[in-house]
Amino acid sequence: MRIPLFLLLSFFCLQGIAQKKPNVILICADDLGYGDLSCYGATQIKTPNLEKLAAGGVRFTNGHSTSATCTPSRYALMTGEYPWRKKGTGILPGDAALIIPRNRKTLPQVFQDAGYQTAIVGKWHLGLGEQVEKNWNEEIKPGPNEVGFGYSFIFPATADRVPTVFVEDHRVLALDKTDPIAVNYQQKIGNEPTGKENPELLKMKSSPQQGHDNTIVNGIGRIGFMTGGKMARWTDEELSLTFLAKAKEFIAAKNQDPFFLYFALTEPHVPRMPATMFKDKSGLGARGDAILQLDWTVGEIMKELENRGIAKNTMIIFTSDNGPVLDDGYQDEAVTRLNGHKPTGTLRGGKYSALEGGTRVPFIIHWPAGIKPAVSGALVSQIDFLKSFAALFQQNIPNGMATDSENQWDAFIGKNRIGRSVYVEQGGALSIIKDNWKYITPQAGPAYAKFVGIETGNLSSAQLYDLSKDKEEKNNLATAHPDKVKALAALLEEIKNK
Ligand code: NG6
Ligand code: CA
Repeated sequence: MRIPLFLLLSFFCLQGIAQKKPNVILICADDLGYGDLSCYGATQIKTPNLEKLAAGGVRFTNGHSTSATCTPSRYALMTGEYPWRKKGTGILPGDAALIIPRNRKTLPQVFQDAGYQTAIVGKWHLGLGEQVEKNWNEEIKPGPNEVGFGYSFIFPATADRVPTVFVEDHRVLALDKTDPIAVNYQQKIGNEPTGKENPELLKMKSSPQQGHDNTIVNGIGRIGFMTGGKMARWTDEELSLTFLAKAKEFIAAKNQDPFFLYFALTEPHVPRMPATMFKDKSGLGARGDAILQLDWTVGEIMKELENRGIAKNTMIIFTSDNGPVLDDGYQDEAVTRLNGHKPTGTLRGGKYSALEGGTRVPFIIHWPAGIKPAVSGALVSQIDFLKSFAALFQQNIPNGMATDSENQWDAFIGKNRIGRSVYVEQGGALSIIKDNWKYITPQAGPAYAKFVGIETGNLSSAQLYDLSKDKEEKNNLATAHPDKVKALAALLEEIKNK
């Protein structure tokens, strides 16, 4: 049989294009620390799949989220804008309205405009609908589908916040119309037991003085009150497996197209309630077990790509939305069975903190067709994905959009080993880093957050650290280098007023 030349040519042309445009899977863990993986030096826990990913890709030792909590970090990831520029980007309740502006270009829209199929599977936590008061029993929008995702399978906020349901595209999954859902963050609604009134019904107790004692779902006290939707409520032990199944379904369906999947894992955020096969496996309590589940999940995705023959030209980015915390509201043995494990490695601080443990997180980019394995000390941030991918696709981002995002493509693929020269981090206080010098703005408030057991980085006077020698932030050089403090403070003001 003779194949016409033009058909052959167009076939190879298409192949060429497919080669050029990698599939991209952005896996974002929730509260995973810099020291939580064996490829980042953990010795008390072994995470072989992430070891494999790191060994075959670029492992960054200075990779960051913008913020030390979830909502602001994810806001920056989506918009390429520092979250502290906008009010209302702090940790959102489960009934919050969408906070992503709809007139700006988002990260998934960059992919859509480049012809990609896009999806989010996992934790959202950026609000849904036009307002707080919304009907969970009808179409819920705007949400992820209105800001760039062709498909969405999410839970609205966090695993510890109601409503504890999945939302697929615009609708609550498995909703029973005769048992409508209502949600309230102001006061108790309905007659269902709460953690406060019926602690005897809990299978995992909340930590004293850390809330999590409202409506009980699946034996776990939550933040916020809900009624109805009994059939739709998730089982925590199945959460991760459900997200994995949906992620795989999307990959399978889009096998032929370039796709962008934002796979937002829920581990090791509280409540840590991994599947039975991971229970007690780590020896470190539920937090360690959740990390093993996370590692396994990443391995399953890698296997799926291999089996479909698309591993080579699929870029997997693995990172975390903020630093680690042990006791974040439940008595789950994360503290008592720590067994010498160091969630931040040698860094100070953790989740909520202005110190490096707050935003310096695991950061791995794996793309066999496009990058060589390396360990890179370049300063890279999730905020730069937007302009970097836009540059890859030769897209212009209109003025006034993604204003804090930089094209750091060369750093992401390991070619450039410096990355950003200036970066602003958000814990409680703001910090600015320039050429490895970090200045933390003076901030009132306790130096130690005692319930979560984390150094906040708060100090009433300036802090200055030379991260090139002291990423542990042990030597405050502010009094020795007043000029540097002044210059960095002025630069931060300039960036704030941009
Ligand atoms: C805090 C919760 C914490 C966690 C966090 C959000 C209390 C006392 N603590 O307010 O448990 O849910 O919010 O975490 O309620 S994040 O990773 O989504 O930012
Ligand atoms: Ca988080």
